[in-house]
Amino acid sequence: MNEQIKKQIIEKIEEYGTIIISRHSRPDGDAVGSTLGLSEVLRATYPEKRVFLDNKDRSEYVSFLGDEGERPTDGDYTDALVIVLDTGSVSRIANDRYDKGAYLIKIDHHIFDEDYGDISWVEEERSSVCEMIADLCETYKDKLRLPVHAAECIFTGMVTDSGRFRFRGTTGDTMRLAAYLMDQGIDTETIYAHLGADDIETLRFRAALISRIQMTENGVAHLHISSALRKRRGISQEDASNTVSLMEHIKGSLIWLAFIENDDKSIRVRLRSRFVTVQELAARYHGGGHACASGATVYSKEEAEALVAEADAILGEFKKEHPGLI
Ligand SMILES: [Mn+2]
Repeated sequence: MNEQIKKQIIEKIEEYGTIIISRHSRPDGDAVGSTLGLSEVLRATYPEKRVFLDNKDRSEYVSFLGDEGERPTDGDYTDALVIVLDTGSVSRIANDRYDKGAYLIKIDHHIFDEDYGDISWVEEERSSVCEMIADLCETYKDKLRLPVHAAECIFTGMVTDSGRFRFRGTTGDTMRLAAYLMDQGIDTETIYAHLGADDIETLRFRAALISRIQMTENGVAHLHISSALRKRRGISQEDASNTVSLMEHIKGSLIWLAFIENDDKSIRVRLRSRFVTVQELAARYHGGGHACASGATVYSKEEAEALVAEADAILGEFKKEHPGLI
């Protein structure tokens, strides 16, 4: 069935002279890598077509992949094919004009949230949308050109969304498609150097935060970062959010939560877990995502405490049913 959808997508790409590619806001490596990578594939394959990226925000984290170039005008949307990548619901699309084109395609791997687009290619079990783009390139390798830099963008998204090929969604297909990208001659050493490099302020901030990690009775680790603290330390919202990874290797702590206060006082929550699912919990707090990696938003300290208490209850139950997990 997906072979049929991929074929339809290629047909639509061939049909339109202007193609505009968007992703979710607050982009991660997968959102940036897939959009940049696909745009370079299409430009290389169809030099006569006009290919744009159109997104209202940027990410510092994967800025080494390059910038998105000139945004299209309103007029460019007439008769354009719009492709939205890595975005489960329209409210998360980083482009208010996403529905102004002539045809809309959704390509995504998030747990199904909202149907949009004239064609929708969604594979929830994929480790990244970049993996799906790699699959599209591999399936149509006789048709689509894959420049080395495009392969590097796509590989970067596969690496980041799969937690360096570690998360549950990583399959044999993931590795075969990563190998296909590596066969194009990509420079993985430089990619990993960029992804691993932190500035010293961020490292010191992390050290301070580790001492602030709190644990619930059943082993939920949680960390709270106020906007005042973030500003005092000169840390971006993005770097603050990434501190959720500080808690990922605590023994017995199968759920960990970072609460990052936004400038408007709402609190962004990043939920992570191993073995146990946190997606439904996130959905109860204005969020969603993947089984073991979700996002949510709370609007008060009380609501944050309620979320922690719920996570603790979930983990308590889970540990009763699954003793011995670390
Ligand atoms: Mn993704």
